[in-house]
Amino acid sequence: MKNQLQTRFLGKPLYFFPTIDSTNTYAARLAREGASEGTVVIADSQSSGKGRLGRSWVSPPKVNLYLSVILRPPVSAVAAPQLSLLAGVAVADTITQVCRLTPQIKWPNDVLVGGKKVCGILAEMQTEAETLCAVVLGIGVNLNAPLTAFPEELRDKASSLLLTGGQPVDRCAFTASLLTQLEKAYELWLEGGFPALRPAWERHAASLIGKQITVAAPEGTVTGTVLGLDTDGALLLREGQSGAPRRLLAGDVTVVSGYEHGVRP
Ligand code: BT5
Repeated sequence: MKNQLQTRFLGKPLYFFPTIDSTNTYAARLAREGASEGTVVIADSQSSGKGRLGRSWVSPPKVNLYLSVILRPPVSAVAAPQLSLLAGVAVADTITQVCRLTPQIKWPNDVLVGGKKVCGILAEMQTEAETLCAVVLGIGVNLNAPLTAFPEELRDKASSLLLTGGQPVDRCAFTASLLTQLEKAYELWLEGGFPALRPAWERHAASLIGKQITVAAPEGTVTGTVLGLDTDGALLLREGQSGAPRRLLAGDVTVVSGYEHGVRP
């Protein structure tokens, strides 16, 4: 895998574990000990893969990708959640290029193919006296998992690139390509902020724009029509027919009318 890397700094160094509790937990420890920006942790399987808000990430061996990257962007902590949007763009670009499938981004951090979740992203911040020290960006992509790898209750909402595209995915080639896309997106974001990435994000989220959605947000449940993203990555929703758009910074989205199922470009 290391000899396929074409990045300037991402994956240098790269730690690989046959099994680990969580790549994010390990990378967070490395970051606290001073690991440099670009450090990557990859595992073949995770015994306690983490989702957001204490949820778990199903992480069977030999089939998928579980990766965490340490970043140290010189920005304020409020901009850090934009990194999960950035990672979504990088994953969607990689799926498009490597697998020739059409992924859809579901705000803020899911990537779907054929209406099912194939990737989840977990960005965890480390701050000191309100200064952002590091962000651990965790990415899980279901590459070659068979349906039986998912517990019964996930089988109608989770899938893998093998199941949706019908072709096995080369794990090393996918990982190398993802790190290249991630580095590109990160450099673009460092130069131009979220507006530099917004067109790519909106292209991959096209099927969400104009849809009626419900968001379980920290401030309560909000229903409205998706207008797009604000310059800082906040979701813009129109509640009712008119009025100022509502800005949402976090939450879980349910699409009222569901996603389409077309998967090939
Ligand atoms: C996420 O959380 O989607 C973030 C997942 C991040 C996983 C990566 S793997 C590498 C790194 N190390 C870690 O420990 N974590 C990161 P959330 O939006 O909360 O979604 C979690 C929900 O997705 C679960 O409650 C399930 O419903 C569903 N889920 C769990 N495992 C899944 C899987 N493998 N594929 C699709 N959906 C899954």
